[in-house]
Amino acid sequence: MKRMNIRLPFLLTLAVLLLILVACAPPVLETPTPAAMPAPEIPTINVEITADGINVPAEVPSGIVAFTLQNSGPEGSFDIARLNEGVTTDQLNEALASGDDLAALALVSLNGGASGNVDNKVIYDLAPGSYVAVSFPNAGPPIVVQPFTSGEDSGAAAPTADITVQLVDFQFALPNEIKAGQNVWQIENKGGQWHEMGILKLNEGSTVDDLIAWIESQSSDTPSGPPPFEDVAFWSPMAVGNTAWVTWDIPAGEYTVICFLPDLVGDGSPHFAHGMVRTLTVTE
Ligand SMILES: [Cu+2]
Repeated sequence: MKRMNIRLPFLLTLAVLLLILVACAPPVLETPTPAAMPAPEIPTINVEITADGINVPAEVPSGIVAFTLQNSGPEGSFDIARLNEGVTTDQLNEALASGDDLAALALVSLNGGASGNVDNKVIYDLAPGSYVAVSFPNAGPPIVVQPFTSGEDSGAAAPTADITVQLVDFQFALPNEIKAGQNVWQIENKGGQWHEMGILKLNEGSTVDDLIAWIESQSSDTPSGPPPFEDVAFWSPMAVGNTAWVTWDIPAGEYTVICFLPDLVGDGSPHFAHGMVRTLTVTE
């Protein structure tokens, strides 16, 4: 009993002291976890094509980056491409000037580009490195190449896609039916070689066979007249492993999705001949 009488007040005092210490301790500041911080907005790079060339900033972020295009120059398409390791813009220009498209192609990794898209905007997921902005006029002046570099990661999150399409050897992995209206398309090249994606509307009464016959006639001595289709949307050639996002507003109807690119790894025949052509239904 005596021992308890001594110890109890001692223990009580200790407990009170501890309570005071805890109460007076400075609060532990909680550092926000990365997940709690909102990702930065997707940076937008404005590209301008004029009669004199392409204006693009000398440096853009890497990672998720949007490019918007204003074209007051010749009509045509705009793409970006990453220069392969060790390749210079001069080497690319020399290859383009020599007219050897395959030699030029071997120097770069194509990121693709869009036509028929809403707001002329394309979102890329860029690896850091040296790039070129390329304008391909439909007619007249030659291809124009403007170098730029892709530096620090934008940190922006990838956009949310309404429709995902995977380009593989040799088909388009996408739903058979999609909803009409503005949709964000996520386009991924999951194949072993380059791919593109044309979304065409066949003329009334025309078939896929008519379309293929027309394409083949274009490189013959007797090219046939106007195409049996209308271009609705186009994603230009994209190298293996790339992903991009584009918004298209496609009205309800039946469409043909096709890749015209030659099989550079195999027999050189167009990808549609290997089966890269299909129907897409767009519903109200
Ligand atoms: Cu293809």
